[in-house]
Amino acid sequence: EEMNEMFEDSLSGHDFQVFLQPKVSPKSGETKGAEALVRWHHPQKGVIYPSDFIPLFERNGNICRLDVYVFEKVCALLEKWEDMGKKLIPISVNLSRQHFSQPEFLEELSVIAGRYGVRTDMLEFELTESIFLEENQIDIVKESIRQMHKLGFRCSLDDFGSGFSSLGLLKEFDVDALKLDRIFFQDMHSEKARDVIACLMELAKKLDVKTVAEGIEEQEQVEYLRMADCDMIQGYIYSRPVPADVFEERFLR
Ligand code: G
Ligand code: G
Ligand code: MN
Ligand code: NA
Repeated sequence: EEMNEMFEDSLSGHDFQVFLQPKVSPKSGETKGAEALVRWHHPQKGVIYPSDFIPLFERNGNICRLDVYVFEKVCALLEKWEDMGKKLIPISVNLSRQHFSQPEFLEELSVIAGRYGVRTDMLEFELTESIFLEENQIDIVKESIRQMHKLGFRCSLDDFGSGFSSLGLLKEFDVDALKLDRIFFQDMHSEKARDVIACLMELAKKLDVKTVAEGIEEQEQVEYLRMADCDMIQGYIYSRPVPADVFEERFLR
């Protein structure tokens, strides 16, 4: 409750900050995209991480306002990069499942993008598997993905493989990218683990879906993913999530 009370002041006081983590091609080493991850710099409590406040904010709708706030910050960044003459890369934001009970939220987001003059294909939504915990969400999410594409946004399936219905979801949803959960890459010495990864990469290719390997920390994993033709790697091996100005300096061309 205390955290929820602090929310208003923190939002207007800009205590929430957007960090970015690069998605890097293991083939070329180029940064092909980034994920926006929110950090809460509380004046008294210091940095608070999402796992400590997102579950709370999911219960009262604050999460939706926070997601919109992050989305707007991302639009402002893309506008700034364009003005600086930088090569634009798509940035993804995480969307809470709470949004899907308000069907007009995508219109609202496209209006915000328009205000910053940002092309919607530079914006991607990450939907986590747990969005589908409720049976009757499937049709709602399907329709939302259709609308995302109609508005020009991209969309990806986050934490793929961490849940229980992953493969079933693939035939239901028309996503642009699969973000493969780090559990797939934790034991890459095992032949079995490698076979699973190789098959997932082939499956994604067949479905014409880009692949992002998450939680990669070791060079050996990078080598294997390059061979397996994975499109992008996101992990500490390249960078932790960093403040936007640090990201610009290190990863923007
Ligand atoms: O970087 P990290 O430990 O902070 O992220 C933890 C989790 O919090 C991730 O699973 C991510 O999906 C979630 N998260 C981070 N930023 C946001 C955000 O802006 N909105 C939502 N809904 N989730 C976020
Ligand atoms: O939305 P999602 O759950 O995918 O958010 C990604 C989470 O993974 C964030 O909490 C981010 O900080 C974390 N993360 C990113 N790269 C790595 C990594 O290489 N190792 C580990 N352990 N965590 C990572
Ligand atoms: Mn994510
Ligand atoms: Na993830």
